[in-house]
Amino acid sequence: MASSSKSSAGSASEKAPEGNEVMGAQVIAEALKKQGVEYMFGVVGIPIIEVAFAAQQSQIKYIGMRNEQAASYAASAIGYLTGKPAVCLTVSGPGLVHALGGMANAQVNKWPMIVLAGSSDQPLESMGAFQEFPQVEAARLYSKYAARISSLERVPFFVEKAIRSSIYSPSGVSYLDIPGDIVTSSINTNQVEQVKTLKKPPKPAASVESLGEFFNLLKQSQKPLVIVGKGCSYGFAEEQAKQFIEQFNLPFLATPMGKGTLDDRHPLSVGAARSTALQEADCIILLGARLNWMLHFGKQPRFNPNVKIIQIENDTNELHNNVQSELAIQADLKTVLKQLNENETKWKYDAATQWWSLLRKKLISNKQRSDALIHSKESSMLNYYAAFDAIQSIIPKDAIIVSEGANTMDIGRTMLLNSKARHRLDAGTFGTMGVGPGFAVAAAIYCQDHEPEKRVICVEGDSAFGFSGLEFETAARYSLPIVFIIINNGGIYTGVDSDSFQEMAKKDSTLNLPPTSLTQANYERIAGAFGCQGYLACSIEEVKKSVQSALAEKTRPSIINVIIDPSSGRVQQNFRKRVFHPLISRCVANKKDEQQTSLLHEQNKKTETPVRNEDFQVTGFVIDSQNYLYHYWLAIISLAVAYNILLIPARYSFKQLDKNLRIVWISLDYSFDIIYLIDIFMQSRTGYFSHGLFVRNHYVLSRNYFTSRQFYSRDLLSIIPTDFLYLIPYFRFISIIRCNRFLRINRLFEFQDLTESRTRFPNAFRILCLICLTLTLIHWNSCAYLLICQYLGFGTDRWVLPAAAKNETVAMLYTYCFYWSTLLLSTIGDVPLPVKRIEYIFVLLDFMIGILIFATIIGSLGTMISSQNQSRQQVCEKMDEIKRYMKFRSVNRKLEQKVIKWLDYLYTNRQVLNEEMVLNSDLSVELRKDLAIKVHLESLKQVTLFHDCEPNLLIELVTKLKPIFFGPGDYVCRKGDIGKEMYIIKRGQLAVVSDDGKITFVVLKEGSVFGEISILNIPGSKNGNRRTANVKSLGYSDLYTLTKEDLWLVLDNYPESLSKLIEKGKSILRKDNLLDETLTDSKRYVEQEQLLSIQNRIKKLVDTENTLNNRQTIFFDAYVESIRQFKKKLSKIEYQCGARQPSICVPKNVPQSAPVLPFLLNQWKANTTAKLLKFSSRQSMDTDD
Ligand SMILES: Cc1ncc(C[n+]2csc(CCOP(=O)(O)OP(=O)(O)O)c2C)c(N)n1
Repeated sequence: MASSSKSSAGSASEKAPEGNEVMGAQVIAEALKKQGVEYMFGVVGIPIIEVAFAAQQSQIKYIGMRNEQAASYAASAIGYLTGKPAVCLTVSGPGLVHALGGMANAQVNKWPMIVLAGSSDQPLESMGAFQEFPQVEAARLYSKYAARISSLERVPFFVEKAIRSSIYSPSGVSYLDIPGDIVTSSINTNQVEQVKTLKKPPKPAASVESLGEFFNLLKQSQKPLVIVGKGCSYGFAEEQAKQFIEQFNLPFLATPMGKGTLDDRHPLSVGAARSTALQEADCIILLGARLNWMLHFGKQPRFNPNVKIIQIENDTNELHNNVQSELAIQADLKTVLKQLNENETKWKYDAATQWWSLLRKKLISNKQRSDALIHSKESSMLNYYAAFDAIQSIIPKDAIIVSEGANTMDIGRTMLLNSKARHRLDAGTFGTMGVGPGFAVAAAIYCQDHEPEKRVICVEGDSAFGFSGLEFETAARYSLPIVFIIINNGGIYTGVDSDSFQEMAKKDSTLNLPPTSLTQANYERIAGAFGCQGYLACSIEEVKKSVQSALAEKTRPSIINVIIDPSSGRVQQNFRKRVFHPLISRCVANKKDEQQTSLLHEQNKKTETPVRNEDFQVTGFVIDSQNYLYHYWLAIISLAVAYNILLIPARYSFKQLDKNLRIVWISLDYSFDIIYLIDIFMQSRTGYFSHGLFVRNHYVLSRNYFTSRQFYSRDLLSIIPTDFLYLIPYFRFISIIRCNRFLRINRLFEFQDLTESRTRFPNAFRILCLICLTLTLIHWNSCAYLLICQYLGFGTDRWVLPAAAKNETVAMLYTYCFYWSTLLLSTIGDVPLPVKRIEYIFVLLDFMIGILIFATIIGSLGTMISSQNQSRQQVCEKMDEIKRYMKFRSVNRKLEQKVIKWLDYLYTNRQVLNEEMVLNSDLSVELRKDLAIKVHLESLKQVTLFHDCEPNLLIELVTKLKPIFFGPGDYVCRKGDIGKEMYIIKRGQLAVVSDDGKITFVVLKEGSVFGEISILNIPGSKNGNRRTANVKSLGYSDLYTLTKEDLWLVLDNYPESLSKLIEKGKSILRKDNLLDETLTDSKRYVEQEQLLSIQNRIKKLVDTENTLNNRQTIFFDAYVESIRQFKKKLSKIEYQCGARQPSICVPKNVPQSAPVLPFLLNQWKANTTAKLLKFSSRQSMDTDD
């Protein structure tokens, strides 16, 4: 390139030898300046660093950003604010790639911008040069015009074309690729092919005909509406738009960035009644507004299907888009509005129309609704509405508001008001997050130059701020007093409260943390790093105070971190949208990022919502679905459903039945309707379990229920008063019109399920249900049969009822139809053959129902009955097996009989053979313990020895009791046996007998205890640990045993109870003179030691460990909960006492304003090419490495 530039310089010198030698960078800068460019945003590097210096030298203001993306957002914002494109300057390759985001955003918004990107030197093309990339090709998709500057001489040509293309309609992005060799080479100024300064874009006007047509349409309209788009703002047509709307007294609303073209508080603004205005208007005038997703494509149901659209738009591509306009005027907004204002000066839309009164009513009711949200007490933390209300009350009326986020932007749009055109910048038509700081920097730079008193307020969602948050440093560097307000809910759309966050993060956070979650961070501390002030605001007062302080700062940006309830946006939005417009909101997008939001809602439905402590607080009447009250209620509503299911068809077909008892039916109908209504209330108050806890906040329950699909698709439909159709003679007392009541059948099934799981006789209940189902089927079939007979005429053939049936009573008719129906459905009866086609179809259907459904029902009935006999069958099988075994082993007859009798006894008394096996299967340890306590504690309490023991000792002993059965004549223990266990008689009787078993000394009855002394190892017991009597079972007896090991293991933890027991034991022995008082306790200790042998100790240790673990978990849970409660209370007290102050981050090491080192171009030049090339080659090598 050096040679080429030299040659070009050579040829130029022939033309104008007196010209100056200038660098390529300077030529570019001069060309830009000549075409009116004032601002350049960028990130410098190879090969465009000289361009930035040259731009500054040409009086183009250069703002160095931290990322090309933010630079491109900033440059495009200048284009929108001033109507003149700014430049975004990037390095080659990745620099441009970063800027593509801003290019796309500007293109979609139709904002002018010039992107200049350095590119690798032309002679190195295709050689793998440093950051080489097909930049023109990449940029083409994101721009209106993209070209590579081919020579230094033609720079002005390319620059003019780029700028012209960017501002002429439709405005957009132009891209120029500058090879590095063009930047660094030099040329004689005379050789540069100069072009003239660009002329302003043409401003086409509307034709006279179209003006006439416009007024025709407008005057015919009953409900006109004007929509002011950002095209109107961009066209600088605010004065004309205001005059137009006021002159013709038209209601108007603005698109998000059209806001402020007329003051949001303007009396003709109906922005707060947007939905009604759009839905009802019959003529809509679009002033630079597009019918894209933001305006619901102009389609139903958000728009009136008969609406007439009048489009005033300067871009032909937008005309008739999505909806064909009645009148499309392609003209400059300002010009055409002027024409309209001047053309008709007399006509005015009547202020006293119904349209105006409807809109005003809606405005008032919506205002009340948003006031309620502002003052909502649902959470002790701030919500969006309260935070925005506080901000709005402080910020200057004419501030430029930059905003992005989802809820932050959407709610902020309605809460933060604009009064001037181009004073709102947000994520725009492209919905781009990350634009905020770039836009804010651009707006603040613009204000610094044109309106220094004007403030820029940048309201960011915490996620949105994260995209380009470090541009705060740019704002600090250029002394831009932007007030950054971060609405911090700790998440994208919605956050997670800190406790739940920590809980989820304990496990694998990549799998557990919701994708929407973010840290509810102390963003205000970022400000301190740059010598600025940050504020933390958690209450309305704090928000107001910090906004005030931030506004007082005139030279530095500040950050206000507004902490809001993490669930705030979601709750408010859900409630608002779903309760009031549930169906509409599903059908159409209502707001930016609606699709993402609804996707998220879907996702939330699938996964459980985050834990919110307030959900579990009692706030009013709530029913527990596990409570019997709920079960009883289900029984009542089931009765109502069953009544409707059975009697609606019966009354419809058996007309006489309906007529005879009309008063009864009507009273029953409405009584059951009331029950249906009460059921809606009950369902809205039915608690459920979430995260293992019972949700009992009735607001949450009601919200969930009233926003559920079930409510709309079943419960609400089932209660629609179709009876009003009775007023029409044709439907008079036709019961079938009430058939929407069937929709509540789910409650009947719910009752069935609940009863089945609760009843002690599940099989009997199942059989009952099947019988009911069968009877209902037969009943419906009988009704259908009678209807057909009535339709065909009684006695017209052999299949239908005989003619005499007309005179039969209802009971007789019903009995016959029921009989006929049973025969047909069960396919067992001999019924008359059908004759007519309709009869054949009916019979065929019945046969099919009979085979498919009826047979299945009957089949399952059989299965159930047989399963009821299953236990008997199992016992029989077992008996057979045991009998076979005994026969095989030649067991004598007597023993055989004994075994058989035993099994028989077990079955007839429904005894469980292996109690432990049954309980261990499905029950948790705690539940098993509870069951053991319930079943055995009473028995253990009867043991006099344990009367004074600690309750915990008894509970531990209870869990060690084991059931054991004895048959008639079986010995439980014999005299002289070593006592290894004690016994408690649960059922049956035992006898203490003589050695030969013939003499019965005493009979022990239920509740008696024996053997306890021998397992206590009482020192001095003359019997030692031997049994002192023979005990045998008289009949079948059911005992509990407690082994010596278990007793000692438990007693080891209760030394006091142990000594009491020993004393008691001694006194019992003393009474019987079986105690040798001379012996000491030493022998007992030895035995005790032996008992608690190593194995026992290990067992004990394991037990202890389990207990400790349980206790530790309980303790830890209680600890976490108490800390949480404590923190909550503390912050509440702090707020109440005003003790919590905004945390102001005072910089420590950073000076208040670091002096900016003035870089002089000449100084820079001294370093230039050689050094840069050196640097470039080193960098590229580094990169290659
Ligand atoms: C460039 C880009 N990336 C991602 C998204 C998806 N998105 C939409 S809104 C949003 C952030 C919303 O969270 P936040 O800014 O905290 O606002 P909130 O809704 O929480 O108030 C994101 C990431 C987007 N619109 N644009």
